[in-house]
Amino acid sequence: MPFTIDSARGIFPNTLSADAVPATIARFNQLSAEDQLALIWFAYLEMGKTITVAAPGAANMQFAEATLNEIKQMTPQEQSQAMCDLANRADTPVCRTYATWSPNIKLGFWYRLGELMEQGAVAPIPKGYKLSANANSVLVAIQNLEPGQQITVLRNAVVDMGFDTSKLGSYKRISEPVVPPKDMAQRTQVTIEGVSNPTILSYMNNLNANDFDALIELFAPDGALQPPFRRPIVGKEAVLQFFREECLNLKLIPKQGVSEPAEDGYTQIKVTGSVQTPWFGAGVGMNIAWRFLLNSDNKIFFVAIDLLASPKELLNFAR
Ligand code: ECH
Ligand code: GLY
Ligand code: GLY
Repeated sequence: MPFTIDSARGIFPNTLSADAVPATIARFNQLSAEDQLALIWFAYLEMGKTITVAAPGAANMQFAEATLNEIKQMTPQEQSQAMCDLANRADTPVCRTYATWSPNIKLGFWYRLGELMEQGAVAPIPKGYKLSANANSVLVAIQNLEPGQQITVLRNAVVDMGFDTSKLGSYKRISEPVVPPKDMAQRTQVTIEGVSNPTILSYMNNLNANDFDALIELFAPDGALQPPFRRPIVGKEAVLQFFREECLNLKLIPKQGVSEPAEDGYTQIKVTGSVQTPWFGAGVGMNIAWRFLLNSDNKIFFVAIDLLASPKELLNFAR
């Protein structure tokens, strides 16, 4: 029986992903908006002691500018309300605008709000704010995660805020402008112990070079990509849009892998290694597995990217 996207999702079933991330987010989502904002504030301050977040680029901030100015004009009470509305996914003009932004614009917006809160230009989390017992236990759970898992929880919390896009009707998605790929002379080439398949090496090298046009040609027309903790994105057009909107300036550092034949002339390949986001650079390495299924033309029919449960999983090639 030929593979379907659904059956492809099950390759290398022994891969242990960081279930603590969705579990923590589910608990976070049960908290009041006030608790959610204060919890992120405390978690972000705490993380700031050991890792440095890069300031968002100007290309990214231009889209949030008008909304930030609107918030700066508000009374402190209105400012707190606007932030709670975002956490509550309320139906307000600010929440509708926020919903149209790519993850990096949302993160840049909160980065800037955090600075303004620190300066007192936007209503801060009240001094001495006391988290509820539940919120406190979610904060402790976050503190016990590895750094790569902590920043994933924060990113997902930020991405999920704002009005529900599925209730927005048709709208224009706002993301950073597409930039040209890296010059050939500046590109680096990965090597992966145990894997020499050219499609896999080109996948890593093109993604590292922001060369999304070359990258997408490695996929089968009906190919799919499954980001961590998300449903597969299916079809070349949708995957290309995802690359352009969410995959700029990532650094993939694959280390080792295994490759073996599967049914119908397909090949399954699992690679492990780490990934850096432009937000934290080399300061945070996320432990990742890529589970590829290539068709008989050596095109990517499916790839899942998993955030691993622990560094030990980097060595797990059991199937
Ligand atoms: C303050 C208090 C009030 C509420 C809020 C606040 C601000 C919070 C801020 C948080 C900033 C968080 C950030 C998090 C960034 C996380 C980035 C991550 C990136 C992971 C990327 C991966 C990529 C994997 C992939 C690979 C592929 O091969 C294909 C593509 C892809 C404090 C004011 C909210 C400011 C900056 C986790 C894993 C490898 C799937 C993308
Ligand atoms: N500072 C990281 C970014 O804007 O993507
Ligand atoms: N900059 C890519 C990401 O945050 O996923």
